[in-house]
Amino acid sequence: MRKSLAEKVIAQHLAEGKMEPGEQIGLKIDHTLTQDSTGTLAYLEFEAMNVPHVKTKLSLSFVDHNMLQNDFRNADDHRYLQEAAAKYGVVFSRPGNGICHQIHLERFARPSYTLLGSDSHTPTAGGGGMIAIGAGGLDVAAAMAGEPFYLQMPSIMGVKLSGALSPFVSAKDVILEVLKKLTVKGGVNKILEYFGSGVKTLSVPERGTIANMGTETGATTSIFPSDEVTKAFLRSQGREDQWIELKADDDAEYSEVVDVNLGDVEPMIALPHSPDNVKTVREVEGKPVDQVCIGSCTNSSLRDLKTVAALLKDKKISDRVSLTISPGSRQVLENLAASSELVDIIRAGARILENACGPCIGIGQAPQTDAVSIRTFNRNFKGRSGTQSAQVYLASPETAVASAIYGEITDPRKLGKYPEITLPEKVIVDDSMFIFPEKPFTDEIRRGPNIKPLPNFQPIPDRLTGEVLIKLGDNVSTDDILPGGSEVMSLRSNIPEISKHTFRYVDSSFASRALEKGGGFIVGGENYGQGSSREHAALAPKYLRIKAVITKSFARIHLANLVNFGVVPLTFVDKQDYAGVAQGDVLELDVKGLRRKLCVKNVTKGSDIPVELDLSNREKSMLKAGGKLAAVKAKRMKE
Ligand code: MIC
Ligand code: SF4
Repeated sequence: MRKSLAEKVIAQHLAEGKMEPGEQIGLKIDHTLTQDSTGTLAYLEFEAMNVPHVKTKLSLSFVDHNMLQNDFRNADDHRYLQEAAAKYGVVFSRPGNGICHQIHLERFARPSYTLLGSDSHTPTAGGGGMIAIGAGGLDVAAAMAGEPFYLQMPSIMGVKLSGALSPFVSAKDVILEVLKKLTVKGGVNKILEYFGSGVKTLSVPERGTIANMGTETGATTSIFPSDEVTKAFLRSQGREDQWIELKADDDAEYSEVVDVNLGDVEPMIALPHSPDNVKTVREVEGKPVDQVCIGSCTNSSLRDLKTVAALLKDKKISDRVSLTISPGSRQVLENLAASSELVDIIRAGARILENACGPCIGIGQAPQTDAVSIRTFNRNFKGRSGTQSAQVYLASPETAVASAIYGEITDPRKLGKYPEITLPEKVIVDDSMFIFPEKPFTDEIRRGPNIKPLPNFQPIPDRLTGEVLIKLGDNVSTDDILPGGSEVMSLRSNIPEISKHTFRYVDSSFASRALEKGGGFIVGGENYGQGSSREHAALAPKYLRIKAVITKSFARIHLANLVNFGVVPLTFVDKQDYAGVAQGDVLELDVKGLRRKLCVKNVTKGSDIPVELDLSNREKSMLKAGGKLAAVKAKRMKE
């Protein structure tokens, strides 16, 4: 059979299962990555597995998210991560080195390898020909311990690119176009595989932008071929020896194909408050802008910031706009500094921030009340910027610069002549902000007082009873369940404390109500748990004794996280039944045997609601045992 590119890489890494869409498969993982705000839990979980050192080809620990260090807590987390890396054989990327996905693509991504990362934008490395998947920290910890990563074999959707981008139109516009077509749930349990004559017109960083934001469609991952362009990129990083050619067989079969003629794409923009709320920039031009933020793992590469520098050269930004720039890595910043490009950016009036996620996850630069903020980021969920009333738009670096100069949303084609951006044949490379673990590995790990042990959960009982504690609509994000921002993120290694912030901006009394009632149920709509991979969004509700979540459908990573922590994930067999459940209703459910078809009794309404538990036997036994940690520990005991 003719194989797609994704199928070829999966076949090479298949540890268990059949490669048929919907079947459970186990994948052998070559690389793992963690970042600080999911990493503390991931290493606590790894420690609980009692494995002396990581068993992967390469494991990396980045500190790039919560960098503010308002007090000792965050600084203690960073020290814990550094010492855990030294003990377990993990490469540590020091704070200041940059954003995990940008750095991984620059320094480590290898065509045909697999990567599992405790961050939902791990698929960025698909721009370099990897199968790179985002997951909860516990799944990444298990991969570090040498376990396969289990997932539902996705169907492979082809995205056929033809033509070439017009001036002032860039990779961000392409993925916004794709998002417009697919929406935030159109990619669930799919891999987006890019092919066609347009691929060779895109550089690896541009492919990285597209693969990065494929996450917003809900896709398991995205992948590009490895070709001469990939080779040139690896050569520029001094890594040409790691190149191999990788492409789909001619006439490979895809479950469906989306056609994008790059020449037809125009500047696009996602309107508040969802990445799929996409329009052309022309449609919203003229809206006054207060803030412009350039950066994030989507758009902070050397290619992006060279473009920004060229467009800002000899210009001044509008008086009404605050323009911030967060380079994706120290390498990007150093290369801009070594040319005059950084000067062009500074002279135009930009504020240079740290090489980190920063404003993307509400760590600083919260906009003013009711502000309009244009960001080159990937998510614009309500309140994620730190300001509940802010209107956040997502656009390309080109559109962001044009809007910063004119002080209103502006089609970048208004800027005149498009500068030709060429990427250097050799970039300045300096790996001195990585700490490579040395044998014999050190033994000491210091833990600050905010780093609390993992809670112990009991096996789930045969009968679940309780109230519906909250009823939510469609596309609830993990930012809604447990917000970002430095205040809450400083509690990522302290589950009892962080659980108090569950649904903080959706319903501030949720956590106390859950504790008072001894737990209960959550009811949601479609695509529940979209967005971040943070397992805290499952762990905190579990700590508040949430027994089951009943929805119309789940986002992939959150569903896995619920199972990993022993929360029963159920879907309505008939979506109409969603209307028949209200907050405060008392529900009863017999889960003995964890059968696929179950029936929830709504005691308050006197009705029966058929629900489905769509899990593999392996997942069911994990659920029964009270979660994945208990299951992995039991397996290790037997070995
Ligand atoms: C995000 O963009 O939401 C994050 C912050 O990178 C998360 C990870 C986290 O919550 O720490 C993600 O995308 O997985
Ligand atoms: Fe960081 Fe934002 Fe990328 Fe998440 S989406 S990894 S917060 S830059």
